[in-house]
Amino acid sequence: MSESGDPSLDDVLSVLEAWHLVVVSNRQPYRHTFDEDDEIAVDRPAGGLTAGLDPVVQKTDGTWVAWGDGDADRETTDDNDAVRVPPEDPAYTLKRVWLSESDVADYYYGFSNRVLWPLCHSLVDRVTFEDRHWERYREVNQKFADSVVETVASDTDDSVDDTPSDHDTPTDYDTVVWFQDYHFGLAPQFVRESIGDEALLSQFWHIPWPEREVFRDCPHGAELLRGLLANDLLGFHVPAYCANFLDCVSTMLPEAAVDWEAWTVSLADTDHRSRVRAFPMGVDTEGIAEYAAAPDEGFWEQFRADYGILDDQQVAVGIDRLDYTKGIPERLAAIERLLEAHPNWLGEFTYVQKATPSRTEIPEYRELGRQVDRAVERINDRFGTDDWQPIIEIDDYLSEEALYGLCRHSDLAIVSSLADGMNLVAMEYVSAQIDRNGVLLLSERAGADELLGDAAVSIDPTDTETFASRLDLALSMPDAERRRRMTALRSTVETTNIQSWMADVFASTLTLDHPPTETDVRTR
Ligand code: GDG
Repeated sequence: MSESGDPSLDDVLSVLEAWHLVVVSNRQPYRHTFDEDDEIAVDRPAGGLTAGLDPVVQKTDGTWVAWGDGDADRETTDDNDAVRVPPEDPAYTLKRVWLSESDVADYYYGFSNRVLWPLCHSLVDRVTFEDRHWERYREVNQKFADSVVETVASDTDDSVDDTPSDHDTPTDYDTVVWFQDYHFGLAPQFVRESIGDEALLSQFWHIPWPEREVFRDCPHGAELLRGLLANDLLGFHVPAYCANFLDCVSTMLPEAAVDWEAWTVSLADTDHRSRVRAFPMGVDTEGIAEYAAAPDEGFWEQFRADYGILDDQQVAVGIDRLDYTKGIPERLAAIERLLEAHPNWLGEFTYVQKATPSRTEIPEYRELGRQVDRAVERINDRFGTDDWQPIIEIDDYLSEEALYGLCRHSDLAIVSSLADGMNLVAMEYVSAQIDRNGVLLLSERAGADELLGDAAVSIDPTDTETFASRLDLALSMPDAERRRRMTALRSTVETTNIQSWMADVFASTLTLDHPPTETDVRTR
């Protein structure tokens, strides 16, 4: 048990070892590619959920089902599309699902990222629906479901031939399937239709669930709700998303009965019951602190010199995938307003925007990149001098050491999402702040606000005037106040980290009648 009395990841792993864990995600943990010499190379998980889950699947000798998107992936898999990983010390099976270019265009860039992504972030003007995208989303969900079913079937055969499972659980299940995210709105139902109660199904939805006034416009929304309700457990980051989901179910599915006390849904004519729960995700706080401490003494001086950041200037940082939900133009507008309204900051402050290009196949994302470039250029032209540029844009992918070194040394971090399931960057910044002298400006619209909002400086990303004055407040904040707030933030991220998050999800998945927590009920 952990100090709080909640099960630790080790406690949960010792129970999970008796199960066959099947993780399903769009992105794979190991990707094989051909390098320049035509030799096969392997990309490994770097940070986030994949890196956090990899040791768990290794420990349980589980199976990970994912899209095989590497050009050498087929070379390395067997007749069952499987390869044992990690390559140097195989501990689990990676089972690859093959997608054609048009599968990816329609299921991934189409329905997932042009309908579900904007809709769940309540940015309805950005939704672009096409029938063929939906059809392909169904087909690809069926492909993933087939792959899971094959895995469960082979597992059942194995457990008949080998040792029967002897775990002490309230069910007869042997397999637990954990689906990740909005790419799999239908797969749980397809799996359930094939294997009935042979496996426990669980899913984590990493993005927000919108209010019913937004979701009711979702094409095929009722089918998605039914697809997700095939899970025994459906997890979201914060209670508000759970409540929105239950509200959609109760108003859009006549056959569903929502129990608002227990946060469960029962469907007429079945004895299946789904639980809906909030599990705020965290990051690998310890690992990030180690990366932040790793660079040599001269790292920060070198970084400043490389980007022309003057000595004694305060540095603010923003780290985002280049995505319209992250509020980057709104942030730049607030910085412009700051420099206009508080000219004392001219030459005294530099903003570093680390923007990683993302989903560039989608026109809106390319347009966002151009819009950000234009705004940076305009602001630099307007306020920059011969030896100072107010904004520096970095679009290269940074190593963990460089990224968390940057977080450690930056005086503030700005997270200004218009909507965000959680936002891990906010937690990563806090984890890297080992000297505890930075300030976090955090959008009140990010899920992370629920955990970090009290000790961060809160902002509404669309209220440019107040956003600019909060920037001024943060830059002027006395050291003692910075330290007090950062100490409180660090205590939160240390308690709610990636390991405790996985422990909570697995403990809840395996304990069928786990009630909603007091926090869940209070926040409703
Ligand atoms: C979705 C939800 C939810 C970025 N540039 C570099 C780099 N990154 C890493 C960050 C961070 C990750 O990318 C971005 O994570 P976020 O949580 O901010 O956002 P999404 O990608 O939109 O994630 C979100 C999350 O799922 C988990 O549930 O929190 O709300 O939208 O980890 O550090 N990492 C490195 N170099 C870079 O240049 N190494």
